[in-house]
Amino acid sequence: MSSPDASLGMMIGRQAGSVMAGNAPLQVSAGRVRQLGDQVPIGATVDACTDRVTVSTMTVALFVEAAPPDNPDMTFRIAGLVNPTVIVRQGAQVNLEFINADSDEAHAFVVTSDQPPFVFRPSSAPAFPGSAAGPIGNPTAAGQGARDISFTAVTPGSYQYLCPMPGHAEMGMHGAFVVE
Ligand SMILES: [Cu+2]
Repeated sequence: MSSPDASLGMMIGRQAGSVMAGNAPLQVSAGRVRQLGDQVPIGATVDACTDRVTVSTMTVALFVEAAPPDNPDMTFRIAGLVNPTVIVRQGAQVNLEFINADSDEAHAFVVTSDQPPFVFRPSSAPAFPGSAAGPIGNPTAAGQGARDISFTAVTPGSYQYLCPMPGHAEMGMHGAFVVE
């Protein structure tokens, strides 16, 4: 991406990553990052053809990684897929670990009612109480930073998960989150 928005978004993310290095409450080793990026949630069906992760259980344990190695830049990895559609049941309790697996860029996470196309600064209000994880800076020797969040998918509908760092969702850092 070479648009002015993309360049500015990358620059802000890099500066934030450096300033907030090691700020997260949890640390994940490189080996664990590889493992969790491909981890299929219990009760989930993963369809790589349609890019869907469907979880049928009422408790959902999900690992979401921002920009791990080998992923395209400015994308999420969930259950081995890039920016998949995640489908959960209405009323499901979602326990989510958000891991910033990038080496040099801050990322954050939110499930929101906003829909694409996304602007440079999406409003990105959480769709459910607790459905957001604050920005995580660069890794340290202790590992990649991570935050645990949990929320209840109370209302059926079509939502989006995205990175609210300026320009990141606009550059493609988002996917559908469906409650049905
Ligand atoms: Cu980001």
